[in-house]
Amino acid sequence: MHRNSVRLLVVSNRLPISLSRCGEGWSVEQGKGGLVTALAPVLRNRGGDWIGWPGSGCDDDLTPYLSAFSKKAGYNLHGVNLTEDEVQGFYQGFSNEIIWPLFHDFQSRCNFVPDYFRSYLDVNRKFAEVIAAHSTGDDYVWVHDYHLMHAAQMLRILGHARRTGFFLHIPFPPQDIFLKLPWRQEIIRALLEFDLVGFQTFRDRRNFLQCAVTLCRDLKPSGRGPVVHLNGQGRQVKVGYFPISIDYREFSNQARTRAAAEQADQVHAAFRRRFLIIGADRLDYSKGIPERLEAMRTLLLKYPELREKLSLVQIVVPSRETVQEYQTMKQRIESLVSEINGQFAVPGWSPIHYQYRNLDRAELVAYYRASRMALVTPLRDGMNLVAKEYCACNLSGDGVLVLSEFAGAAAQLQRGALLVNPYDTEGVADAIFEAYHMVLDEKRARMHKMQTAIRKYDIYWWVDSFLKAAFDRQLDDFPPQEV
Ligand code: GDG
Repeated sequence: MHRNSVRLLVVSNRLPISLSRCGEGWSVEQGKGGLVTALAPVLRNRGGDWIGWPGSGCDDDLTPYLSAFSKKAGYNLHGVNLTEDEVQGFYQGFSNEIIWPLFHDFQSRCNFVPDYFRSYLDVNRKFAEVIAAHSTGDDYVWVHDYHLMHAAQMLRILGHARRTGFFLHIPFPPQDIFLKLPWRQEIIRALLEFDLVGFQTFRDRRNFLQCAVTLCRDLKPSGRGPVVHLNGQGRQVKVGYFPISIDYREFSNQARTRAAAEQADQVHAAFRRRFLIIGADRLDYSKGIPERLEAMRTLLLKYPELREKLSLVQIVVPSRETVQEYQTMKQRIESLVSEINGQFAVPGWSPIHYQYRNLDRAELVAYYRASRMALVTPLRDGMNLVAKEYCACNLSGDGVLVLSEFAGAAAQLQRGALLVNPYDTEGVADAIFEAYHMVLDEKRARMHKMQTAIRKYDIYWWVDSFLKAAFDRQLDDFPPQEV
């Protein structure tokens, strides 16, 4: 095979777009979220195809709108349409009510409904059919995340030989938790049908290897380093860890623009040039937002001299809004914000400035640039890109990152960040106090370490290292395609 004939197909639950009504038709825009933020620049620069569900709520044929977006975006989009029942069973059910909570260690939030699993298998088969229709045996199929763990198995069952890789964006839980899953055998065996299975961190990979060896006794691990092998049943599967990252240069260049400087200055002025702390998260119980707000309350009680000196700007991006659990979480956050503000606010100052909306990227970058500290305190997170984006946008070099030890990013940023246990609200309050008083030299040294690491191990490094592990090819082996 000629090396330039290799095409890359990215497959994920959602296409990287958001759809909105525009007169009689539809307007298609690039979506939000970690996966999209991570892969869109890669596909834009290098070309490729993306297969995914365009989103629920419409029966229209979206093909013309997807084609128009493909031309603008620089890569092809292919939609996989799901019925309302499939959305309920596969997406809301199996993905969001079972895998998401279980893999983030929230086993008590799981709803183990057998029909959800049947729907999950049906939808994975549907995806496999679309993948097969848009690829040949020469292509590389790169499947993303927990919604599609059965995609490679379905391709094989349907009789299509493809080279396949899988990357899990969320954590892989410890064995004690994973073994509670009624479909643990099925999931492990399905994952082992990919040629390469990738995780965010060493810890996730270790958890997976332990589960695989416990559940499939004939498997033997071999090798050392970031990519090892699992051997058995006449097959060898590569298993690696590849910490995802951001397009460092794009973020830092955007932060450097005159527009960002002006917008950051406006933010500063609006807060009367006080010490700003930024928190930006999708609405999700894994992000630890209520615990963070409690830490702010503790801070202001324990260190009253910090009142009127600092404010937390907490941005919460709407997510899974139709799910009752998320509505309850939103209400809890909002009542805490008003309670804490009610407790401490004085004319001209309130401790928490809460925004429930999607900021555009320029606005987010301006907030990053204007903030002297970032509070990134998830209870569990695969990686957490906000932590890396904040560092990339910290042009002054004296920002402080307070980071949960349970975010995947902690493994890489532990030498620069102040690591905290997000459940320990007093410990988080102490870390904020420490960060506030940290001397300039230490701030600079810490931030420099983090920026150096993120710049070096950026999103292009991530794609390179995954594809290199997959079949010894790198980004330049995927030439831009005609769209
Ligand atoms: C999953 C895993 C893993 C946030 N607010 C706004 C906004 N954002 C963007 C950020 C960032 C992204 O959303 C969030 O990424 P995270 O990594 O924090 O989290 P998840 O969405 O849960 O992503 C996670 C990731 O996949 C990648 O593998 O790191 O652990 O859970 O990029 O910039 N973007 C805009 N406006 C906002 O208000 N435009």
